[in-house]
Amino acid sequence: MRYILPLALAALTVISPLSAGTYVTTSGVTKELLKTDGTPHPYPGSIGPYAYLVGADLSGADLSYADLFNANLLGADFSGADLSGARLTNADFYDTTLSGTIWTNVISQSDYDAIVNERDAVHAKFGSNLIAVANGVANVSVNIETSDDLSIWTTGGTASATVDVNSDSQFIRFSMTDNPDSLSDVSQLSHTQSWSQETSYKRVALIKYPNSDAQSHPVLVVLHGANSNAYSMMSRYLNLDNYILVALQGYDNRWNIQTESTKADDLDYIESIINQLKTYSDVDANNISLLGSSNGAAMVNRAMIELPAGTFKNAITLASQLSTDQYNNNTFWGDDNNDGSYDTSYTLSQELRVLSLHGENDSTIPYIGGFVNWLGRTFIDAQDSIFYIAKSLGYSGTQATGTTPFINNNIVKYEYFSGDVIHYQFMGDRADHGLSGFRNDVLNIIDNFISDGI
Ligand SMILES: [Ca+2]
Repeated sequence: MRYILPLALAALTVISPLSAGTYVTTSGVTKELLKTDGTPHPYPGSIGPYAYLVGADLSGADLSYADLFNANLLGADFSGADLSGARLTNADFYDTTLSGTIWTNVISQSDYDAIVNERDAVHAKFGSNLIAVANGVANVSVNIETSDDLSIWTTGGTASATVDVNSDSQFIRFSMTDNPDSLSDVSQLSHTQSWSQETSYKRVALIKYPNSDAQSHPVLVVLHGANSNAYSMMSRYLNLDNYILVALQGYDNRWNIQTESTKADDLDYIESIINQLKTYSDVDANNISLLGSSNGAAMVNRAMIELPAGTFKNAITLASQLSTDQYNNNTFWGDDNNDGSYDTSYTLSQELRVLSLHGENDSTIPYIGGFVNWLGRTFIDAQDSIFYIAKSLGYSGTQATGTTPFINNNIVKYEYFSGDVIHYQFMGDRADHGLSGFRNDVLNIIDNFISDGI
């Protein structure tokens, strides 16, 4: 009996080839959709640029070199899929399942580890040399060569030194370093924490260095939403390639806001990573932005209120205004002991710039605020929330009215302080907190907001 079903499936495959799924590769070839083991994949649709794959089950699919330009992958399952060489520009990964995914062209943990290991191995092999000397003087000449593959070397220059050697010494050595103050050789930073759920737990920060020749670079630190992760969040901001992108990872894929399952001290983690970043010479320590989406936005609001003044310059939230726990009685409140109770009062840093973006049809965090049952907390109306922030930063006028500065008049702007505090309301779309149809607008707004503050 057990052979009948596979045989029947095999027959179906042969008789009805048109029902099989296909995908288009980056070179424009249409291929049959197979699993990574070479057998047919059950997904029946066509996959290519602009494909609508919301919720699609593509687990185990061989999508190597697939062209997924601008594809909508919301909530799709790619567990175990092979996306090596795939073109993912503008693809929307929100809520996408990526566990066990095979990647070669985007940032993954194994990519980072490979780079770090290679760098350390090269340093161990070539980073220093030892020579013997005689007669109390060493005339050292060093040929400096360059290579991009460790096999072909080209002379880049020479350096010479005459060194007086103590008569008791028979050896000298030298070590070679690059610019130790540059972040360009660092692929990740970390901060180790212990708390009720973990001991000596390494909180990692992923880093993407910018494609820019500038002497120092602005930093955009991003916090993912609940159930998402640092890799997925990083992928959404790769087009902002003038920034040092830093993606932080929440414990249990979320951030410690009251009822969430993680009890980690995320503010300590965020502050530590930002302070580490500021020690590098090519980091613009005066232009650090902290951006979060949804649960990550709630953590940005906490950081904005609770971290020391000057830790970062720009607070950017996508889909979460303040809760009534965080702002009431004209006062900001924080949870300095992370017990879920917001009972310590704070004053906002007067240097802060704040950008909030929110879809008016957000079905998760309601734009007009109110009690959210599954989170057990009450949100302030999004427009009131930014008004209270502006007032606390010294604004004394009336609440801003909306303007539509873009060709797309579904984006309404509420501005204070000539643009240092801004709220954008996005009309219409419901998915992705009401922001899914505005992907490029959101990136441009973020980039312009940060640039306008310099
Ligand atoms: Ca508390």
